[in-house]
Amino acid sequence: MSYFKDIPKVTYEGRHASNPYAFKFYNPEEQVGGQSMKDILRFGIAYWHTFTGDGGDPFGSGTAQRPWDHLKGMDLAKARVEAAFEFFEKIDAPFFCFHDVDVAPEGDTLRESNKNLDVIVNMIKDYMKDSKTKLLWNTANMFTNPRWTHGAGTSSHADVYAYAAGKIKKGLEVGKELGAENYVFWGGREGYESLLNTDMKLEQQNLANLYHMAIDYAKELNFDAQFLIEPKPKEPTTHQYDFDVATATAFLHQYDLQDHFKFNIEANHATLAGHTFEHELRVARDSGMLGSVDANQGDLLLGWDTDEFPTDLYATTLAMYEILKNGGLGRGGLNFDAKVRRGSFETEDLFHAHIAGMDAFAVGLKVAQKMIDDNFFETIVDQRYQTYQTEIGQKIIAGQTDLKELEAHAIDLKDIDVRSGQVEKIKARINQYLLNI
Ligand code: XLS
Ligand code: CA
Ligand code: CA
Repeated sequence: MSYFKDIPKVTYEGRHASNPYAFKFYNPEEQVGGQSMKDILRFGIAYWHTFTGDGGDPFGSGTAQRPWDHLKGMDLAKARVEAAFEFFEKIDAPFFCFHDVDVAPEGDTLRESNKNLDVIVNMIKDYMKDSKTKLLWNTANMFTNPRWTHGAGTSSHADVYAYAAGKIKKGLEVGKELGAENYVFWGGREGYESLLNTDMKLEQQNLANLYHMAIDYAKELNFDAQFLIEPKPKEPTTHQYDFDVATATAFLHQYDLQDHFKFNIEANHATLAGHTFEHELRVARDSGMLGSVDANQGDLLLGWDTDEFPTDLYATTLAMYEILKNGGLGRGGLNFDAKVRRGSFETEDLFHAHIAGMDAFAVGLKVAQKMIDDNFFETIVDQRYQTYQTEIGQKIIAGQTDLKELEAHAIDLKDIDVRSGQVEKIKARINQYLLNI
């Protein structure tokens, strides 16, 4: 049975191709900076948006028309696996990602849910034997079911906490079974609505304890996946504990978790936090904790997490600059945590959306590599900070001076030669790079 029978395998046809089912810029084997595009970009398909999501929103039910719509329960779950592996093959995806409930329906108890999950995981494992597509990461959904109303690892109820621990335990076992490269902890409902009924300190301590238990159990399993925290400032709770990379870094250090985690950075979460995507990538990179990326984009005219496919070349370029300067993403990748718009309800839209996203990151990669080859940003920054090469500047950088010495240096200074930051000139040059690719 084919779910996408009218859609051909997508290949690279070049920038002027008119075939909508062709990559215009993503050329998997093309070498950029000494590595193939496919090895740098490590694209992942988000199971939940592409195979489980139905286009529903808070104002209306789903609009998506999918070839598996007539099925229910485990039959539906199995059909989605078949469709997923056909999709991976046609779009040439090296990786995929999922939450437990994306792939298998929940039962009335954790025992029943695990049983369903085992059936589907076995099926996925079989498919993976004949497929090039690997598991970038899996995770446990601890936000959809009503039991998570007050959080999971930060729940006010100890039984819910135990349930969450059980889900993570199973998630790690599944990750091990399928050879996942990473395991993601997105805070879901780990935060709070109102301080009036919340013991914030207890909740965060409990969450940290849960993470320590996960580290211990992964060791016991001999599961060496990279653990990733995915920050998000709000939605669903008003105050998410993993607000942004800086906040989550402080949390990890406070509870002695910093050596066990890196970050999975989502573009739309960055903008919700009032940051740019590249800001969050930079903060993580600067502390050696840039692990993986949820590649999407938000709508800056709306205030919520719209999870759009990334098409903004400026953003993908600056993101790829951070990733290349990081020396790549290691075991991480670029997971399209993105959904087709509610109005894009036909099955073929799934292909158009991924092609658009993959091409946008391929352009970003090529432009960023060119800028790095030219030392573009490095030259700008070196010049801007050149006074730190002077004797006093070097002392400041090395932390080898004091207020008295600095006062003596400054006390008779008159016309300090502060220069323009020239940000408009820089942007005009970036536009030239983009148009010359
Ligand atoms: C939701 C998050 C979620 C994580 C995985 O906003 O992006 O999908 O990536 O739980
Ligand atoms: Ca995400
Ligand atoms: Ca999101």
